[in-house]
Amino acid sequence: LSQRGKAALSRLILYDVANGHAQKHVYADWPERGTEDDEKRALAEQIADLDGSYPGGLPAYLSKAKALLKESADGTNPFAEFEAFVPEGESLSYENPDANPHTGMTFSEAEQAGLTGIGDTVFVLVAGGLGERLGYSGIKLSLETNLCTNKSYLEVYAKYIQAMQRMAHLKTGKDHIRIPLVIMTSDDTDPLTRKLLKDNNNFGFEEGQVTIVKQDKVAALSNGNAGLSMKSKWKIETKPHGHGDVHHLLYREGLVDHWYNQGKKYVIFLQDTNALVINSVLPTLGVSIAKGFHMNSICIPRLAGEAAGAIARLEHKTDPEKSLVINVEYNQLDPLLSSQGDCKGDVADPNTGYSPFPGNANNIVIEMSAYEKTLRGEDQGVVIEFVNPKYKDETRTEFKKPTRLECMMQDIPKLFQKEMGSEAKIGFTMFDRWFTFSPAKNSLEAGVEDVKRGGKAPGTMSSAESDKYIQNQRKLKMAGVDLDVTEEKDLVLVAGIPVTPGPRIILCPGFSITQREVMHKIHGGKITKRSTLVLEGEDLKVRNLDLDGALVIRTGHNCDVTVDGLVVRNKGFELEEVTESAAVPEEVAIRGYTMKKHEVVEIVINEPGKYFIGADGEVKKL
Ligand code: GDU
Repeated sequence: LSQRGKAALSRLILYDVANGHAQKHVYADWPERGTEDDEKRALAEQIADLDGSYPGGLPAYLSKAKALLKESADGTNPFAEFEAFVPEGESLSYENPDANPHTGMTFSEAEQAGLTGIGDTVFVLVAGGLGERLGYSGIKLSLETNLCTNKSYLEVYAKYIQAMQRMAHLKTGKDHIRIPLVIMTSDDTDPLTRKLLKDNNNFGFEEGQVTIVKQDKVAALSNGNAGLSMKSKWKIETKPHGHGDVHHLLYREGLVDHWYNQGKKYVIFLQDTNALVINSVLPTLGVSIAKGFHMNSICIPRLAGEAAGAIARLEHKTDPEKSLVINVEYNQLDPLLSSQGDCKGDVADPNTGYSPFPGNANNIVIEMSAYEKTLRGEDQGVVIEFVNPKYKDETRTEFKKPTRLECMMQDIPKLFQKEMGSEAKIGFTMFDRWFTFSPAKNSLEAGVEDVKRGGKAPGTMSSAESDKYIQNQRKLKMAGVDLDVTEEKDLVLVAGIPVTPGPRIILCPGFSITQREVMHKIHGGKITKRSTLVLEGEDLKVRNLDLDGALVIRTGHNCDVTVDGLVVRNKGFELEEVTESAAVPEEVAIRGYTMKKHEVVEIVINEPGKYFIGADGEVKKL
């Protein structure tokens, strides 16, 4: 055995001998020297890897697991000491011109406040999860957000961050603003994430601007004594540890320290498949700056029973110092609310139709100095873990399948509280659902079942795409364009999922992010329901467009383009439902349709200059 293998194995044995021999099956009864030596070596190396990647090593992991498994078997209620209340937070609505009473800022002012700080931020994209629920075997970041531009999730986030650099420069006058992006991968997603970046020239990021950190899996456990689960005689089974790994990883890799020393002010955490969230980042950051929040979670009205966590104010029954505002995960909310208050569980408020608790979109803005200070604490960013075994029967002794410790990134408030006490300012900001939240998480089949049961948010690839179009319909409507905004009653079923009949509109991040920009760049005009419109270009203005068909306008850097009175008539694009899902690639099957591009007017201008496009579509250089 290697030195490190031998050392790690000895540590495991010493721990196990003192703690009840739950791991004897791993190291006892090895055949004598000369037999299966390579296998022994490989196992010892794996033990050393597991030991090295967990703070405190494998013994720390196993003893935590044993304690948590005992609590789970005993049915201990993790919230026994707490009572849950609906917390008070900030709220902002794109369509509401009034100021938020707490911050004194309107929606647009919050965006502008966010712009003053966005140049000093860092983005972290947690993307270690496999699309198991989605029924997709590739990486979720590679999925196309919509079939009009075919841009992937990663490309949308990349172009958004690059647009933020440009806008931060315009707002602050600072040159060469570079916003770093960290992507957390796992063994399941790492190679394909790297390939996606490489195949697309890093989506326009500069050399060194993107960092990939890979989370490690943890050992799987086969019984209530935290016995290690063996995949084979010489291999321990491993499983993902959850997105909570991100904080310790950023700390361990020295990134937080580096950013802090560089003067970066905020870290913004994003999830993999919610393209709408980029709308809410700037105003949330604006609120964080105005209120001095150390942590600010992006929230939406939550549907009762929805697979989204709830932000709750947990009041400790005896020690107010321990009370805190934190996410209660969706699988824990119903048992908690069934044992408290009116004991009705996770149900909707009849007045609003939503859960009274804000829904956690799980995109978090964290202030850098508080983060750095917290991560330097004794837990080193290791957030509290939990265990969620599925028991075979009521005796709660045997598992249906091996389990493991898990952790979630939104649990960081407990560490803030530990390191900063009552100084920690934890808040959240609520936005409209249409504006902020429509992730692709579920397979088409699961989504269809949900719709049949009356569900309003199937969370499929197709509902995510549809919601992206609807969001842009609403933005253009507000900018004075005559078009139909799809309301719930107008949705049409495609492959069993209610989607917009159109118009399908994509405003690329490079065209507009802020309300001020949309209002400035778009003016008047009309778009029919069957139409498709794609706008991309930082200095593109579209006035009095008359569209019945498909139109794509893309303009490059330093192209000042005004379109006024353009009339477009063509066959346009059309959704075609897939009837035989077995016969199409996975990414088509999970959506349930393809986009037939019959006819389109495409205007592409890349040569710097000033241009005008009138009714006939002719491009005139001025
Ligand atoms: N992820 C990792 N590593 C993991 C597991 C997940 O990086 O080990 C990443 C995923 O790629 C994804 C994000 O973490 O980007 C969230 O994972 P899921 O989409 O599987 O998370 P859930 O849907 O179970 O729940 C999360 C929050 C909820 C709720 C919801 C909103 O935990 O509270 O807010 O997102 O979409």
